[in-house]
Amino acid sequence: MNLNKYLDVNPEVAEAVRAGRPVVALESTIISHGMPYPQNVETALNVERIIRENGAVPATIAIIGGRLKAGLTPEEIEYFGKKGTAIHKASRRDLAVLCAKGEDGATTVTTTMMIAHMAGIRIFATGGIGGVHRGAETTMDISADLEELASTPVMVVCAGAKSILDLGLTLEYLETKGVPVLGYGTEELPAFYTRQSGFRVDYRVDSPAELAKIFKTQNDMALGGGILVTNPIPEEFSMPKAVIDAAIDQAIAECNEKGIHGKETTPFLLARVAELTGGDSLASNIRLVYNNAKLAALTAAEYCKL
Ligand code: PSU
Ligand code: MN
Repeated sequence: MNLNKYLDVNPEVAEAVRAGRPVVALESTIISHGMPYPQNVETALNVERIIRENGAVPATIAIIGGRLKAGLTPEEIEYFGKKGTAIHKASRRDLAVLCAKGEDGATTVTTTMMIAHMAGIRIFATGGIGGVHRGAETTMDISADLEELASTPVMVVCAGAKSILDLGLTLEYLETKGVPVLGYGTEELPAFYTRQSGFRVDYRVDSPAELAKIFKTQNDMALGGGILVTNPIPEEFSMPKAVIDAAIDQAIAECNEKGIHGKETTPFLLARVAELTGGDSLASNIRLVYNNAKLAALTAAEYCKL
């Protein structure tokens, strides 16, 4: 464990890491910027419960008053959910500034991976990752999440990526950076709200034990980077492709018209897609996060046996 002087690991999490018991990291941008209040808080608390029910300790990660936190209290989760987008969305470039200024920050996939790694946590569950945006050939909007996956040894369990991104280019980028993309029980990359995307993953993996073994092997070789596990949304909660595609196309058109760019793009698109689908996409989003939390907890438990 990197005993970073800016890091506070909650005692339950620290004890589990020390004893070699399973721990699963969770991000806070999904709470503050990814879902509306109060569903965000309810979801975050349920995710922690699901992780416990499946044998692991949850560690929701955030920055509070300039401290990097691995493991939040329910009150702190409520605070992030209520404050929502008024909290800084913290990517790699924001960490030092927010800590120096003593401010709060909601951690993205990037910074959650970084802080999880500092705290000795190997497995992280979320909904979707950032990636190469549609139109990136002119905007150069490529999420820092892809660079972090390339360099930080944390396994990220997600439901694929939303088609607000260019999924083909996102896969190309991950290939260039040497990040394995695994499909859980599928050969096809899931597209978050739907199980199909038309793109293939590198490998299909069918059990938490196999996921753990691959990650352990990568760590033993000291290859250095992460692994992306893409876990399809359960069939009963998936959305009709035409409905979600139309909402995403409209949200992207509005984003371009309004000239929204930079770190605002992803939160704008997430919120607009939820509005345009009348909350249906939010219900799907919540269900796929629960599904990922369970798989991450089971995989963390298998990893600890190796
Ligand atoms: N995609 C989602 N839900 C999310 C995010 C992305 O489907 O909540 C959040 C995650 O925190 C992710 C971040 O790390 O957005 C990516 O932002 P950007 O595209 O600005 O890198
Ligand atoms: Mn971006």
